[in-house]
Amino acid sequence: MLTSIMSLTIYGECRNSNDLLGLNVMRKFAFLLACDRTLTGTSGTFTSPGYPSSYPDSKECQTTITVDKGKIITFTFSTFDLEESSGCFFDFVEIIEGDRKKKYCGKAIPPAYRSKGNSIVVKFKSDSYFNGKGFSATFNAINAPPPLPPATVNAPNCGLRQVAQSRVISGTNATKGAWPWQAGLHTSYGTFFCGGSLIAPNWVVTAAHCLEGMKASNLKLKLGDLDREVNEGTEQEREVEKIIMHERYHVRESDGGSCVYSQLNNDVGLIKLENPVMLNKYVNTICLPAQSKTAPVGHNCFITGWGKIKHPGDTYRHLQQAPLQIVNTTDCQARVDQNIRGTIKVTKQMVCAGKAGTKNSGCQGDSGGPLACLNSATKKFVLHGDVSWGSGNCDADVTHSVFGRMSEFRSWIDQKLREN
Ligand SMILES: [Ca+2]
Ligand SMILES: [Ca+2]
Repeated sequence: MLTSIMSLTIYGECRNSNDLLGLNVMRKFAFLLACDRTLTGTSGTFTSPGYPSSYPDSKECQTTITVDKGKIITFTFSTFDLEESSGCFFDFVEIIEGDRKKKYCGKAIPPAYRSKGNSIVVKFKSDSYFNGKGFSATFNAINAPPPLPPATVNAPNCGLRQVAQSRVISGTNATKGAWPWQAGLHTSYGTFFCGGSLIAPNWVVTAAHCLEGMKASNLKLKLGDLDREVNEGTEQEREVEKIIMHERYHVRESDGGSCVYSQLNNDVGLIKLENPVMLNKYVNTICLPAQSKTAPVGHNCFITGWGKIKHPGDTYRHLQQAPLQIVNTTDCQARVDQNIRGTIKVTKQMVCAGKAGTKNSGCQGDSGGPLACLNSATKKFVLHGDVSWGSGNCDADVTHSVFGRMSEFRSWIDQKLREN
């Protein structure tokens, strides 16, 4: 087996070196390589070290599986028993393919893995206490599927819903299915933190500030959800293939000659799901406006999200909805200038909304979620904004709610969907 050849080579090299450093290097490599291996061919089975006996403590093995170009790998565990821990911190198996990483421990058999390319690494690691029987797994090389055509937005049924919303006066509980494009962003540990909108079966648009410091492997998307604390049977959860933040997020923009800076400028990002969601009564895409086709001032729209309903407070378990109207940028800027110290520039990549005489406002947790506006001619909802910023204590009297202006990002979105 290749393992022993590699070990021998290393030992041979190390033996020529008499210094202590060489000995240390030798020991280190002997430890690391004792169970490292490379598997090729069209199929194979492999196990954790010592299987079917319990695996040893303090072991780390990397198995690289490489199949012919033009093939992909399906990888299935038949048995699985590793020390259970939160986040699989102690003992784990990790399937690694570029940036895509899946980590498993415990006794549940992990889901079958299907690679994107022709090579994956399966890493096994145990710590110095407690173990289990380990695992047995098989791989198969299959023909790579033909590449899919790029996703596009504005499918014929975008922006339509099969469930009528309840009557909305101010912020209220949404009806299940009334906002079928609403997405929830969760960490891989299940913590909810932002909203988003489904624009194609495998693409969600959100705010760039929701994606700052996030990795695709640490993010999970949920569609078809209403009450975050109850399994309603309509939820569809997806892992994330990649995240794309606007390249000019936070960047200064020339605005009529002067160079302005606004911290949350171009606050938009895209999330590509590993697998598309199924469209149904509870999950559907929302339409996007054409580039530069701005929503008219006074136009009726809705903000939806699981954000806080009061400040201070916590994110809310039940999806909320509130009506807002598009506010002109001059009025929006005036209120900001009046109430917030230091100038925050409302740029043309932002759109403001509010409702006179009400406290309706986005709040923490709504970020990234939709500002959905009904086109009365087509009877379809169009996404005109993603929730970006507002008053720190969610007071509509201090600022209007400010959104990334989707009509300024349409060409950018189309381009990213084509290229990815
Ligand atoms: Ca252990
Ligand atoms: Ca739920």
